Amino acid sequence: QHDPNNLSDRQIMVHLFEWKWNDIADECERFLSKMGFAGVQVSPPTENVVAWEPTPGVKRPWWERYQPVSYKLNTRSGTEQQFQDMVNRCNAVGVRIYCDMVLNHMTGDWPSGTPATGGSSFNTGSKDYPAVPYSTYDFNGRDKCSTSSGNIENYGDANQVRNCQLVGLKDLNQGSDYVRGKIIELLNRLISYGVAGFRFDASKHMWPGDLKAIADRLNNLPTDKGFPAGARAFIYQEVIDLGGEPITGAEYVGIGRVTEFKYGKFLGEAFRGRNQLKYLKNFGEGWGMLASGNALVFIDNHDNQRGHGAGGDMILTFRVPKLYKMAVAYMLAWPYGFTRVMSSYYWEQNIVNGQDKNDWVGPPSDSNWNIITPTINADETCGSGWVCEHRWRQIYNMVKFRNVVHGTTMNDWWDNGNNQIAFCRGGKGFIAINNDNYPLQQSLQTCLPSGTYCDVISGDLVNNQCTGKSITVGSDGKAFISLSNAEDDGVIAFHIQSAI
Ligand code: LAG
Ligand code: CA
Repeated sequence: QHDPNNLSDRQIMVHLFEWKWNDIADECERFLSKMGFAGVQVSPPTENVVAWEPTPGVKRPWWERYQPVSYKLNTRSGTEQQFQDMVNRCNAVGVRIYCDMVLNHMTGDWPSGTPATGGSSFNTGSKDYPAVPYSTYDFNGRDKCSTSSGNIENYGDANQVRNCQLVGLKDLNQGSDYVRGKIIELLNRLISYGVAGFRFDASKHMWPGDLKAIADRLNNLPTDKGFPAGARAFIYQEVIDLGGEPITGAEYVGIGRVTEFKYGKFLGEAFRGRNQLKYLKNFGEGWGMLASGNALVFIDNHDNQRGHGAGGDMILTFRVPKLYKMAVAYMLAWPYGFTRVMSSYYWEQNIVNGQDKNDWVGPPSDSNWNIITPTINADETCGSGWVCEHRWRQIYNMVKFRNVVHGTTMNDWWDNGNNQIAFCRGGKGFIAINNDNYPLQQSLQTCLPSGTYCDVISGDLVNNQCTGKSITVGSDGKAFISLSNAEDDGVIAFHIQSAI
């Protein structure tokens, strides 16, 4: 199902990567609702292995959450009780919760006695996960996977990709009625709590037919949690398809949306100067990407911001803030896909031969390895190791821009033949971007009524005054746009609700 079950005037989700449930509930109430966010993608809620020094020095990596031990809802993010409380509090202020679901596999190999976050035991040698329960029969075995290692060795072979182990993770057989039943039970429990949708992790590694069979048996969203009668869970499937492999994202669009990984890669290339912004005029289907209504789009995600997953060194992240804010602004202004904003924590990189040796580092935590609550500074930004890109003015003000212009198409495209671009959105919003190394000084056609508008990138509209730049639109709809390449931000944006 492709509809995020969002309130109609809220069009963006934020991934609060590794946040605790209580902190997300607070964030819904004090910030996300006020700023018009539609929902939150939360880290996997299912009990996972406690990864304590799988290799020397690696302690509680973020990726332990991608190794489930059971379907108890007990993780470093909190308890089942806290999870339910979060869903209720966020729904109460119109912010949806979307859960990251690890359904392809359970854990990799671990010594017996390795603890899990909910206290469950498990035995990887015999593929026993008694707290579900799953046993060896529930996994794809030698009959299905014929590689010598038992792992995926060749992405050119769709059978291997679906039936062999992904990096040694015990591969569940979603073709079995029993496994399907356990997965459906889990998803329906989450639905009963008021969850509005799911990210299906590692969807490329599961058969679309199996996912369809699972999705079809989900319950409607509960009316007593505020959903309209007959509403179905939103599904977006993580399929990394950059072309060149037999498995494509298009195979999955009958079930729900698909993560469009080309989007962030192409924009990274464009803003890093490997391509020119003028070509973004027909960004979307015209670039060989999925149909807009089938796509879930983002600049970076929790994998490719640290060199995992897809996109390589072209991906833009908070570490290149000026380019990052320009790319996010473009994404939020451009009518394509359902958009997701990344919200990260900081870690110290240690790049050796082009590879970050610290790509495993988990969220900010105390001496007992409990996750720390983000602190909120006077200027709305975060502290205590949390980056909180979603609290950068240039980003949350573009969230509002997208909500305001929703339902309109793009018009009045302008470019200088290189990397200065501008466009309008159906009489409701205008944006200009300068990624050339010289100023943009140009009278441009906007589609807005004449008047004075506040630029929402350099400032805000406060008490009927602009704290940043203001722009005057004349009776002919034209405005003089001045955007130097030397400024902090390479964007000017305004909309009908930023008019004085
Ligand atoms: C995903 N999408 O398909 C997630 O977005 C991605 O973050 C997950 O990988 C992956 N699929 C499996 O759910 C992450 C890390 C891996 C990590 C894995 C399991 O990117 O590096 O593997 O989670 O925790 C780790 C080790 C491996 C090891 C494996 C099994 O890095 O070296 O073989 O665990 O113990
Ligand atoms: Ca599989």
